[in-house]
Amino acid sequence: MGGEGRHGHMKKWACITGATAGIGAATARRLAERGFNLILLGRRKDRLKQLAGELEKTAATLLAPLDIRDYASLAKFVRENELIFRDLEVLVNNAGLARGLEKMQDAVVEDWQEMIDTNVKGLLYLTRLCLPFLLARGRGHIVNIGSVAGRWVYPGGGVYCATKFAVRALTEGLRMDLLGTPLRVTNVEPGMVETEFSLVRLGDPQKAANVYAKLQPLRAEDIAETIEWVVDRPAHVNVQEIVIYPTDQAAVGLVHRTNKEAP
Ligand code: NDP
Ligand code: 8X3
Repeated sequence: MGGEGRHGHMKKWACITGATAGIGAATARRLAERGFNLILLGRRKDRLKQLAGELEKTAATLLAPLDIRDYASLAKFVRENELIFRDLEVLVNNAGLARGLEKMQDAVVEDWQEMIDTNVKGLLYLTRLCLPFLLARGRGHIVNIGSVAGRWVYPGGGVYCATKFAVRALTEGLRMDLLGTPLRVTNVEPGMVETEFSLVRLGDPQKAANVYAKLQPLRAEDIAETIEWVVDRPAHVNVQEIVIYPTDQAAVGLVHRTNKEAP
C-alpha cells in the first residue's frame, strides 16, 4: 500500500469489522489478495471460520468473534493480541446495521439502542483501541463505512441516518485530530448494496428481496474494490470521502425499476 517500497518487508495486518457478511466479507477477500493478513471481527464465529478457511492460502487470519458493542471484550482481545496489533495498518470500521423503518413515534427503543451502540459507539471503541498501535507504527489508514444515509435523511430512517451522520462527523473530527501524523482517515458512503442489510433491517426475506427488485443494486464487491482503491493510494493521498450509488439510484429514495419481467 502507500510507501510499499520502503515498508514492503513488513508484515501488515488489516482489521475488518462485520467480516461475517456483505461488504466486510468482500473486503476481507480483496485485502487478502493485496497481501494483508486479516483480523476478522463479527459475532457469528462459524462464518468467521469459514472465511478464514477460504482465505487460508492467501492470508494469515486472527478471528475476533466479538460483539463490537462490548468495550471490555474488545479491549481484552486487543491486549491479548498486542503483537499482531503492532503490525496493524488498516482498520475498516464496517460493522453496522439498521433496524426497522418505523416512524419515531412508533419505533422500538431497543432498535435505536442497537443502532447507536453498534454504528457509533462500537466504531469509536475499536478506533480508540487501535489508534495507539497505528500511531506507534507511523503509518495506517482508518476506513469508516458511512452511507448516503449520513448525508440525506428519509422517512423512518431518522435514527439510522443519525448514526451515519455521526460516522461522517467522527471521520472528519478524527482526521483533524490526526493532522500532523501520517495516518489517513476515509469515509466510504454507499447507496443501495445488496447484502444482508435489508434482511436485518426488515426481518423478512420477501420484504428484503423487494428492496432490490427490478433494479441493479451495488454488490458488496463494488464497495470492497473502492476500499481497496482508497487504501492503495500513495501515502500522501487521503481520499476524504466517497459517495457511491448504483446507476439505478439517483438519490436516496429515487430509484429506477424496470417493468420488464425477468426472462
Ligand atoms: P450485512 O448485514 O450483510 O453485514 C453487517 C455486518 O455487521 C455483519 O458482518 C455483522 O456480523 C456485523 N455486525 C452487526 N452488528 C454487530 C455487532 N454488534 N458486533 C459485531 N459485528 C456486528 O450488511 P452490509 O454489509 O451491507 O453492512 C456493512 C456496513 O455497510 C454497515 O455499516 C451498513 O450500515 C453499511 N451500509 C450498507 C449499505 C447497504 O445498502 N447494504 C449502504 C450503505 C452503508 P454479525 O451479525 O455476525 O455480528
Ligand atoms: C444503507 C443505505 O439508503 O438504505 O445505508 O439507508 S439506505
